[in-house]
Amino acid sequence: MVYIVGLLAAVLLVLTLVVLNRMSVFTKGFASAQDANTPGMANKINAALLPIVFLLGSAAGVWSFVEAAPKFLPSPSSEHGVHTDTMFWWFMAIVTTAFFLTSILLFVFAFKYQYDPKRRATFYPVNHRLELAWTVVPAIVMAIMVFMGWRVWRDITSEAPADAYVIEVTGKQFNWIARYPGVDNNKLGSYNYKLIDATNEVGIDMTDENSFDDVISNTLYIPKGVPVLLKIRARDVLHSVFLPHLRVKMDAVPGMPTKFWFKATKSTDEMKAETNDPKFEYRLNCTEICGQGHFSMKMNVVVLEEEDFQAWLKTQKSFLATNASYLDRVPARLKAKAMKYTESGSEEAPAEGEAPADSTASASAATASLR
Ligand SMILES: [Cu+2]
Repeated sequence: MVYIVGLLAAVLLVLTLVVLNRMSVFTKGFASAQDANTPGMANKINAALLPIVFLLGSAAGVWSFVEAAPKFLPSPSSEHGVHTDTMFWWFMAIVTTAFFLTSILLFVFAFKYQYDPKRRATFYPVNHRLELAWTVVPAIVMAIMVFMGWRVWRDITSEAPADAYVIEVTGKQFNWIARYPGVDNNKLGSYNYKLIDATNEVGIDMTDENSFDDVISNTLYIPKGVPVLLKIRARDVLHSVFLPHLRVKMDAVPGMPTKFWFKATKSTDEMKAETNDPKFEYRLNCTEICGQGHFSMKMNVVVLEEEDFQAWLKTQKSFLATNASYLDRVPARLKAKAMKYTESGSEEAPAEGEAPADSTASASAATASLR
């Protein structure tokens, strides 16, 4: 053991001496180069490498953009999406121009003013006009960008129109649940997280009469051309609602309901035609890493013409109709009303003040009652 330690110590000592020797050689060479004041080959190579790296980097950037362009999202399918996209591309143009202007100056100057022993540096202490220009111009451009962004943000986050169709989306590990206010009125029943169980996944409160016609769906159906207000909830951890084609994105936060309203402008069928893809489907993806199954946390979305949407809704049975056992939770005074929904589903539940109808007339009646 002692021998091994002694041997290692000797090896380390030799290595230390070698390193010290190297260092002295290196510093000597450095000093002599300084003395001679000759820039040497390395200076020229480094100077030339700077613009070369810039050109190669720019070419790679342009190539990746062109290569990825066909995979970009198609033009937005919502009204506000047109504004956010326009703003995005304007800003992209501005920052790309600024990037290339400043980078070209940076790299060209670095090359042009490489070390030259024959050139003396100019003493140039101040130029107020130049400083003012490069401060004020970017400041104005930035202010305009912030103002444009604020205007779009203000519109997106404004209160939803009073006639907006309300849909609730609840995120949980690892899927989404949509709830519709049914055909009777545009009111979702109240909820309570304490009422959540294996069947009542969003905790619908059956003591509220607005709950009776609530419809649960695993696919998100959205009517086209009318304002839709998404009420967003999370059951467990942070999730995030992202409808890329509709340019809708909002976090789903446990204990803190969020919302996002928008107006879809293209139905799924129209998108199939536009993208030339008969398999096209809108998607709702979770964009908040929420656990092991996050990657698969998505929901199919179907955008329908408003009449088709109403027709679809009419075919849906309410949660109460499919789960009649929840009638037990309905207070006695509301039992009779709730029974209407369990007997034959929401299909035949008459809208207030309307006679039950069964053809297209009822669809428009239902539409009218939503307003
Ligand atoms: Cu998630």
